[in-house]
Amino acid sequence: MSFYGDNARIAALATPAGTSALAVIRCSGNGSIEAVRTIFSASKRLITVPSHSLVHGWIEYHGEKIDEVLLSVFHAHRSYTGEESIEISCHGGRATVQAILNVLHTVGFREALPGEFTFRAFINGKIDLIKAESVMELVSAQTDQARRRAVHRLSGSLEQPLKQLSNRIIQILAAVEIQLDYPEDELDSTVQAVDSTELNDIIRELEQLAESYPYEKLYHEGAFVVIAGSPNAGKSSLFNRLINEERSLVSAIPGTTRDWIESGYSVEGIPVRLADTAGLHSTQNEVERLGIERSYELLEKADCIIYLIDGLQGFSETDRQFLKTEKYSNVIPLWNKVDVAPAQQFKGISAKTGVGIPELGKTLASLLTNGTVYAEERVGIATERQKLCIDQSLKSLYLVRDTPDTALELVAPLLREALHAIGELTGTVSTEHLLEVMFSRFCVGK
Ligand SMILES: Nc1nc2c(ncn2[C@@H]2O[C@H](COP(=O)(O)OP(=O)(O)O)[C@@H](O)[C@H]2O)c(=O)[nH]1
Ligand SMILES: [Mg+2]
Repeated sequence: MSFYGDNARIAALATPAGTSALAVIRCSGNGSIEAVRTIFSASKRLITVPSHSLVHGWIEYHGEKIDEVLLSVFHAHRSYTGEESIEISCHGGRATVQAILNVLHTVGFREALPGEFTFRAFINGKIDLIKAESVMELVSAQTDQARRRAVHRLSGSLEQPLKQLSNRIIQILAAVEIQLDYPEDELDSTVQAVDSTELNDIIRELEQLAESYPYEKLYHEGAFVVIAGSPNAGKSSLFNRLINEERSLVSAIPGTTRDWIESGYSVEGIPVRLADTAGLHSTQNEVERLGIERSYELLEKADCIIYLIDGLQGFSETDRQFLKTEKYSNVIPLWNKVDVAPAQQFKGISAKTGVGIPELGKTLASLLTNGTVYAEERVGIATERQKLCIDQSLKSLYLVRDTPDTALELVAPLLREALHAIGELTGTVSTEHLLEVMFSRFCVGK
């Protein structure tokens, strides 16, 4: 059983909808090969080729040729989903793709739901939950750093340490179970049931995993950075320079930018949405005033604010007000136009010549990451679900840590909960494993 409801044959376009040279339609489920055979010109070849073969031919329906295609054939247990699968490489026009999908529906494929192929891969034991999530991460990775981090997880970097942690909890649990099962006089009462050094060690490792979450999330989901300042401070110039494109209007006339503009770029591998805003000051102009209201709304949402001072003008009243308020965290104040006006305060930059721009990238990255630098190889968790599982496990272990040795019977269920949470993280909760370890390591019965 799965929450997707059934194990029907499913099909869906795996490449973006639109016009392209080629498109790939993925089909999966028991009997896929037989079903596609009925609508394929080289039908005999299709059912006789070994797994991982390419078969060339036509998709045909009631004698009508629909498209010339190349089929990649995967036998059961040897595909991404673990089921019999076919990938149809066809021509990329919308009409072609739709026509093939329609024909597939007539031979018993239904439209796949989002993530259903990967879900099946999990159900069929092809990947664990972390890998399933890494696949999603990989698909949506916006920067090379994000991609590399996702690949790291996909290749199993997280499973190994989690497995080790589980095994270590199992050892503690096994020791506790034995203490509970045997009368006190048969056991050495000087031995502590729960090895607290080991327990604290495990807790520390799980805490480190939990701490990696905001960092990994940043690379995955990115940050929102807003450029603000008085009119004419050079916000639009800086915006254009950072995104490396002449997107925002630059002019010597104050109040040029009214609506805000947004663009994506990468800061030291962190995907950033950067917004250029209307200059902050008091004005009678209705349109400009509305723009300024929007600027303030954006400031509320920003993960970081780059606040520019117009070096040629020095501090305006609005600048003073802004820099005084403690409402916003993560503000980087900068003195712009150092090419013509040396900085009197703050770091100097020139949006015009590029002075100070590389340093700005570094400052921004270190502010967004709170100064932490995790090596790429360092294991981290990347989804809310993973974080919740770790937190759950920690919660139980904290209770174990705080339970006195005299209440040992309370400890075993807590340890099981901690294990269960880690098991949920990878999707492999198993009590059989626990029994195995208990019996192999502690065969007291003889
Ligand atoms: N000399 C100099 N002029 C700049 C610099 N940055 C912006 N400007 C000029 O300042 C004026 C206002 O720039 P703009 O980017 O439109 O400012 P905004 O109103 O804050 O968006 C324009 O004439 C720019 O050419 C800089 O670093 N040095
Ligand atoms: Mg502007």
